[in-house]
Amino acid sequence: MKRRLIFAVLSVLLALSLSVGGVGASFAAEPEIYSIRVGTTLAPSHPYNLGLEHFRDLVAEKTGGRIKVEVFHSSQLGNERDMVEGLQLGTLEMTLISTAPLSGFTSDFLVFDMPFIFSDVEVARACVDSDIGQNMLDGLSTQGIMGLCFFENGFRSITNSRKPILTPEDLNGIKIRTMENPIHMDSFRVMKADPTPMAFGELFTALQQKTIDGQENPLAIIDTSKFYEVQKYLSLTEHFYAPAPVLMSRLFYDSLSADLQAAIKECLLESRTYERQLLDEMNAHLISDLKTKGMEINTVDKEPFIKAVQPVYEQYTGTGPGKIPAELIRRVRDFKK
Ligand code: EAX
Repeated sequence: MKRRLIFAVLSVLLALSLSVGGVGASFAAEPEIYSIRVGTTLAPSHPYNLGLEHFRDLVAEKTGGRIKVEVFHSSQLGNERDMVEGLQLGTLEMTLISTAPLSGFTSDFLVFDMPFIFSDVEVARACVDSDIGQNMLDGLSTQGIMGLCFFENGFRSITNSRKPILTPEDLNGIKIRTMENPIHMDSFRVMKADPTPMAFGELFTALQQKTIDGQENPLAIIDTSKFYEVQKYLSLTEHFYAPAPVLMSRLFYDSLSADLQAAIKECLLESRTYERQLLDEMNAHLISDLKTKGMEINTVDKEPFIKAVQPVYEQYTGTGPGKIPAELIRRVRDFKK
């Protein structure tokens, strides 16, 4: 009796193991597929999104399809502050933004928001790619964010619907949209403009309805977001250089194996070069393109503008929240390639 019971139990166990595993079945688990949604505020044709699509294709190839990236342009996933909060909550995997809105989360990036702190794009790129920029990206870890590298937004110039801006005095009374950043707002306040912080997704309508007179952004944004349709004047002040940090949710990043993390970093560095090259190619012809599209474009003598914003350096140099250590300002200002 006992022998028959043991035989019956063993038969059931054998049948169960074969039905689960299958005869000669491989027990290797299927590799997990990781989906990354990455959001930006800019038009699909802007290098932000073209650079991310390049990253999408590179990382799919490099990981044999284990990482699947989907790019969401035009604020589909929210404004830049919303998307950073999404990374912290783990409701969004990745975003590409300007440093300016990060002022709501940390003071570490403020030095890059200082007016006229860079005058040469290659020096700016070398500086943000150096230990100076990497330390800032690493510091985001305490905020639940993996700072990966810097793409580029670029040197920002002023557009408006009222008049050419040739001197700081011309800004007197101009209602200008800025990013949500205290340094950007104070830089325009000291020139007697009237700054209004606003999410990028609301900007075109505000310009179209003339609830504001002007805004400031690099040429590639002025073109791809069609601001030339609602802004007559472009004044090439190049008053801020906007780096564009690529940020990932730490919750998501930490869920990846080391080889997938390395693949993401490698493909992003290649895509960074690609994105910057696209901007360089666009900038070579955008002034003539924007003239053809009806904008009245003027250069400016930058010296009076640099002099006019000096009080902002006095206001923000210091230690503690919302301040920038004098040594860091010196390092960035004097950075050599
Ligand atoms: O980061 O808000 C802005 O003007 C930025 O240039 C834009 O969101 C890209």
